[in-house]
Amino acid sequence: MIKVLCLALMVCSSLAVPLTSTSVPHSTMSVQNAVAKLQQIVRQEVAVLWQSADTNKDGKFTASDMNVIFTDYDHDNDSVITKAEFIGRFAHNQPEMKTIAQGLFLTFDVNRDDTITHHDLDLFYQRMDTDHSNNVNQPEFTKYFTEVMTLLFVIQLQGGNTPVTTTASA
Ligand SMILES: [Ca+2]
Ligand SMILES: [Ca+2]
Ligand SMILES: [Ca+2]
Repeated sequence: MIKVLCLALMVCSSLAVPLTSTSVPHSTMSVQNAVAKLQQIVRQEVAVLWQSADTNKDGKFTASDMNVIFTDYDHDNDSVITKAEFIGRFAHNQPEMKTIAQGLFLTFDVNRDDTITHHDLDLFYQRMDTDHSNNVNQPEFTKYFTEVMTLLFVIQLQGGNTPVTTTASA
């Protein structure tokens, strides 16, 4: 699991380098602005995610929160979240979020069988619970999703045709 995250971070940094060095050749200031803007967008998106993830507002992301979200996304109630269900719910009225939604789907589909089940979420929860306390708090959640969302927004900025998708079909 850690390997996957490291890989994501490596992809992220390898994408970020050409992005900053080629897009703005003569002004380090605007590179800094672009990076600051990206960081700000990511911070906002992660804050929104946290708000919707901590469904009972107790400052922790627990199994009970995950069940509430699972039920919400499992539109036809068959205990499986398909890609269509996930993207339809996440990018509802926001087609510009479709790439992000696809990337998040792949993040949650830990065993890469094209559906999200409770089994995936158990695995995913262990990934986020970096101190292994069986409890995901806001700092753990924020750290995890800041990494994931930064990667996804960089991919989206680069045209949306994601290396993540390629990995998934391999
Ligand atoms: Ca909670
Ligand atoms: Ca379903
Ligand atoms: Ca799965």
